[in-house]
Amino acid sequence: MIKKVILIAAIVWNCVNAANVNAQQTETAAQKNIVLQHGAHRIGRRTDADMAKWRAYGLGQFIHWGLYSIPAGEWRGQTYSGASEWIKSWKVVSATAYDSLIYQFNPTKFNAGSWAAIAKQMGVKYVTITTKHHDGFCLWPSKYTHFTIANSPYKKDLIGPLVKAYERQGIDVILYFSIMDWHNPDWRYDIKSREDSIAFERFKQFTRNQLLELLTRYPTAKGLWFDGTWDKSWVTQAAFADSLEKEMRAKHPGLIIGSRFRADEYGKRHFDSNGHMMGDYEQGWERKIPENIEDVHGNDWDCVMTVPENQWGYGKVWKGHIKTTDELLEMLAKCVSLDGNFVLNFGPKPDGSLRTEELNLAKEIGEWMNTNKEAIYNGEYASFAKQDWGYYIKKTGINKIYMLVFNVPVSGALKVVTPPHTVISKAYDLGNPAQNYVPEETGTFSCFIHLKQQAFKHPFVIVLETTDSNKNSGSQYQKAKI
Ligand code: JFZ
Repeated sequence: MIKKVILIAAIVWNCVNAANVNAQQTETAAQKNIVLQHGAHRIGRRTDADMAKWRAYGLGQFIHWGLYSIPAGEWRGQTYSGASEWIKSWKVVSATAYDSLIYQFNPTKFNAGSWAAIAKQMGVKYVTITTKHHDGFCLWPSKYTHFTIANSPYKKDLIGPLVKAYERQGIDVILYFSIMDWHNPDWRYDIKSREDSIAFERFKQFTRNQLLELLTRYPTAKGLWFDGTWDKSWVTQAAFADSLEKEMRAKHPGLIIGSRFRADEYGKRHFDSNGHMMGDYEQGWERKIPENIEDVHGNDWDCVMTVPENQWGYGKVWKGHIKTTDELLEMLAKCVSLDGNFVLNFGPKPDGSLRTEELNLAKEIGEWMNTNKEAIYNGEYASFAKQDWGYYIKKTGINKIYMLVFNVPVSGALKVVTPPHTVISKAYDLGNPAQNYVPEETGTFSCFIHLKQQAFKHPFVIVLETTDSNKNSGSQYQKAKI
C-alpha cells in the first residue's frame, strides 16, 4: 500500500515536472532568446521627452529634392513611369550624363522661408529632408566629396537654411540620409573580393564622416531617417553600424533613429533575431498603413506617403491615381488612430518652386487642420471598437475621444460602442462646439449619435468627453444573468 502511494506520488511529481519543463520550453521558443550583441538595445517604447514629442507630431512632411528633379522622370524625350529619383539606375542615362546634372542645379526660386511657411500653414509638426539620396548628391557642402551643392552653380548650402526656416516655424527637422551611394566608387552591393572589402572599408569611413558632419553642422536636427540599407554589403556590417549608431547617439543625446539603419549579426533588419525592433520607431510603413493596432506591436511608427502611386522626387508627369485631400486626410486619421504619424511627400522642382498640385493639397489639408488639429496632435489609439464611419483618436493624457468621420451612413446615425465603464458625458462638433449631441443609448455600452445634417463637404470631427464610472446598474440594457 505504502509502496503504491509512493509510486503514485512519484508519477504525479514527474508529470508536474514534465509539465513545467514543457511550459518553459514553449516560453523559450516563443521568446527566442538568442544572445545578440547587435540586436535591439531596448525593448518597448522610448520614454524620454524627445520621443514623446515625436510621438505627438501626428502630421509630417517629407521632401525629396536633388539632381533627379531636373530630368523629372524624362530622358531624351522619353517618359519613364518609375520613381523619378531612381532614373540613374535605369541605364537610360549614363552615369556621367547623370552626374553632370550638378552643373545645371541652380534653384534660383528657392526660398526656405516660403517652404517652411507653407508647411506651417499645412499643420505639419516635423519635416524629413533628403540631405543625400541614392545618387550621392549632397544638398550640404560636405567636406568628404566634391559631389555637393557647393560645386553646383547655386553653390550655397540648402540644408542649413531649411533647418533654420522650419525651426523658426516651430517645425522639427529630421535628416534623410541614404547609405547606398551610387556616386562613390567605393560603394558595393556585395563584397566578393579583397578589393571590394578594402573599398567598402573606405566607404564605411566616408559614411561615418558624413553622418558625424551632418550632426555637427545641424545639431538641432531631431533625428536621422535612413534609407538604402538593404544591400548585403551593409547588412553584414552589424558591428560597425551598431557602434556608429552608439557614437551618433552619444554625440547627439535624444537623437531619433528609425528601424531601417542597421541589421543584427544574423542579417535581420528592422526586427532582430529575437523579434525586437531595432531603433526608435518602425520605419517599414512605406506607402502602406497598418489595419489594426496589433500590427504595430506597441511600437512607435510613421507612414511615409506619396501623392501619386510611387513618385518621391519631382516628376513632370504624374501618372495613375492622384490622391485627393480627403483621401490623404483619411490616411492621416487612420495613422494617428493606430499610434503612428503620417508624413506626406513633396518633390520640389529643380528651380526650388513647388508644383501647383502640392501647393493646393498643402492649402486644403491646412484648412482642415485649422479646424480639426486638436484631434490630430497628441493623439493616440482610443481602445474603442472601430466603426465604418471612420476613426477614433484619443487625446493623450485626458478623457477626450475624437470621432473622425469620413463615411456618413444614410441613416445619419453614428454607432458608438464604448469600452466597459466609459460613459459619454458630452458630445459636440469640434468645429462648432455649440452643436451638441445627446447620444441615444442602444445597449449597455453602445449608442447612436444622430447627426443633425445630411450633407457634408469634408470629413469632420465630433468630440466625446468621457468619464470613467460603473453606471449602468439601472440600465434597461443590462445583460441578462445566465
Ligand atoms: C526608398 C527609396 O528608394 C525611395 O526613392 C524613397 O526615398 C523612399 C522614401 O524610400 O524606397 C523604399 C524603401 C523601403 C521600402 C520601399 C521603398 N520598403 O521597406 O518597402
